[in-house]
Amino acid sequence: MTTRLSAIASHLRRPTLTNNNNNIIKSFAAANTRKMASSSEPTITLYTVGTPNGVKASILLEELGLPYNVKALKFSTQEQKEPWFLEINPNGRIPALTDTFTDGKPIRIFESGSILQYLVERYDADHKVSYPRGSRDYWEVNNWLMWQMGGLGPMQGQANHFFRYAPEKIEYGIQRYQGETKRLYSVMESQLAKSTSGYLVGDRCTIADISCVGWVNSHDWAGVSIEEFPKLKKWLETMLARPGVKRGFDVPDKREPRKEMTEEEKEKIAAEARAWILQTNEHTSSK
Ligand SMILES: N[C@@H](CCC(=O)N[C@@H](CS)C(=O)NCC(=O)O)C(=O)O
Repeated sequence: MTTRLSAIASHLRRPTLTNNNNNIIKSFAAANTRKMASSSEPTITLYTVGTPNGVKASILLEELGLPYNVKALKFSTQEQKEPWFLEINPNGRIPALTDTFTDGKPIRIFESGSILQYLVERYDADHKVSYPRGSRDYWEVNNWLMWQMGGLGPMQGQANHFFRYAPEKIEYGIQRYQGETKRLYSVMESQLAKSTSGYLVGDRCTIADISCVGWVNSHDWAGVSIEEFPKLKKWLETMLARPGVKRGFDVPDKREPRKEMTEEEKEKIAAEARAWILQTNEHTSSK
């Protein structure tokens, strides 16, 4: 681990950390919280792409108003599988984060759920988007976070895969994962029906909500409608209206305003992703 950490440290010192344009970019939070950013340089670097898992981390960083650097990775060139990045996330996926730990040495955090837990434990002392450790609400947030990490994310991810990216249309796979996604939305709907705040747990937006918003927001990419879930629709509107959520969705690149796309336009986007996804499959099966 020492070797790994020193590799991360030397990577962090490299002057040419890059985004799509081969530059590290300062976050929106850093730009917007000039006082924080000017009083201390960010110690956090987020390695990301604007996907439902990637935006979990940027949304939380924005909600907490933390300064951070952003390194945008390029899936098209498999940058997420390069040795330097595998030192930060051995799983070769985004998001990942590095920080200076309390002992003054670099720390790496990978898996979006782990990133959310790390950031609130270290930086949310006021419990803006969390609850005190060990309280009932803390454990309820943990339940929903694990539910998202083990259920909603993987199931909707597979729905995307079979519905959009698979080189052949396999009806069973499409039905199975779209059905699971819908079932999971109905679980969220029931929970939200019991909520008086409109959020999943207690009286505030927490990392449980933050972990789900990118996924629910891209329901139509998975071919699943949320029309039959009124509470979920309202929750999504509430989440998308939060300034921190809006800014988080614009990392690493500002998003185009949503417009209706034709099936041809959707297929063009899917085809670009299909190319690198199939490359990833080949890379994995050749190991
Ligand atoms: N369980 C992981 C999943 C991460 C994940 O699948 N990330 C996708 C983007 S949403 C990725 O990096 N894909 C690139 C690849 O598969 O090589 C997490 O929550 O962090």
